Amino acid sequence: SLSDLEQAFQAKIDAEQKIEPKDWMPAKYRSNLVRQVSQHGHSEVIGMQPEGNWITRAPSLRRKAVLLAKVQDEAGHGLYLYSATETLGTSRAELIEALQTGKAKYASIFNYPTQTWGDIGAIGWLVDGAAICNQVSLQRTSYGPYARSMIRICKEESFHQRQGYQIMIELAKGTPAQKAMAQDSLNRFYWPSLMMFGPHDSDSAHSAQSMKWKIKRETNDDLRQKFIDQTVPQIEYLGLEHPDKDLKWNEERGHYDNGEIDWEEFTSVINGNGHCNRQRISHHVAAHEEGSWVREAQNAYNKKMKARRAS
Ligand code: FAQ
Repeated sequence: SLSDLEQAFQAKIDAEQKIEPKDWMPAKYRSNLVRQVSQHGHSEVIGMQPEGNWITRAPSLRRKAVLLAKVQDEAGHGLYLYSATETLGTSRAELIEALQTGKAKYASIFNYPTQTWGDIGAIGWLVDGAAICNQVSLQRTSYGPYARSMIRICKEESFHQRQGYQIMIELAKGTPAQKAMAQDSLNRFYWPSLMMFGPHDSDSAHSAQSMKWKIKRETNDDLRQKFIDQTVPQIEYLGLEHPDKDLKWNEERGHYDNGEIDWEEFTSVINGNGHCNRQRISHHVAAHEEGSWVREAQNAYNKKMKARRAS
């Protein structure tokens, strides 16, 4: 019966065994995974835009080559994650449609504009840094294809994080104008980076079930705390001011207490009203349409080869 199947499924999860594409799974496990993994993939793909904005203006040939490689890596991450989602029975066309019609979300951070070169440093350092914090825990997620994609993605993200921090070091140790640029980028990207971890656990719609199924291995607040704690010495090393004026070491907890996040801003951005939401989606739609001839040519070729094999 269904409940026997569900019990056996939960027992497998409790025993830390991976769920694979052809295994039986509850319909809600499948749909929750499709939701999370596809939104994760969309974040990687839309995340190419804010950094892509600076490829032509990178300050040296070396920086241009590095940034180009990093943005290309994000496309690859999107590809692994879309492939993992496809193993759950959702087609690529359905995924793209959900993104473009606003049915599926992507990380709110990518709706903020990249105004200066310092923002490229801040994104690598803070945004990739926050992404790693979350993804390290997801290497142990219960769905096999998702877990395996996270292993490779984390390796690449650590390179991204270092290239961003290195940009920040150069700016922070540079001229007063460069240092001011680094501080401004830190100020603008710090709070949105904290929002990447999602709402407080008490307001998180999916956390309880996702933790039980081990789709998620650590809660939004626990991961955010880890990120807050690890970022403090990094800001100190740069000699920059911490953007959170309420930040205080809590001896008893062994963690930093932090100021409250602007949750109104978070809600507004995920509901489509950030600075760049419309621009990000319209750019995606345009690129997708421009690439339609490639998909048509590929389909025509596949059809021809299939007919040839059949005859
Ligand atoms: N932005 O119930 P919860 C990267 C939504 S890394 C937008 O707590 P959940 C690398 C959430 O989807 C960034 N929406 O949800 C890179 C849900 O809405 P729904 C991507 C958010 O899933 C670096 C609702 O709020 N990483 O791209 C956000 O349990 C640099 C309720 O929230 C991942 O996606 C947000 N920040 O926890 C690329 C990691 N937070 O679906 C380029 C995998 C929450 O019901 C350059 N994902 N929402 O309509 C996760 O770990 C989880 O999905 C969370 C959210 C933690 C993001």
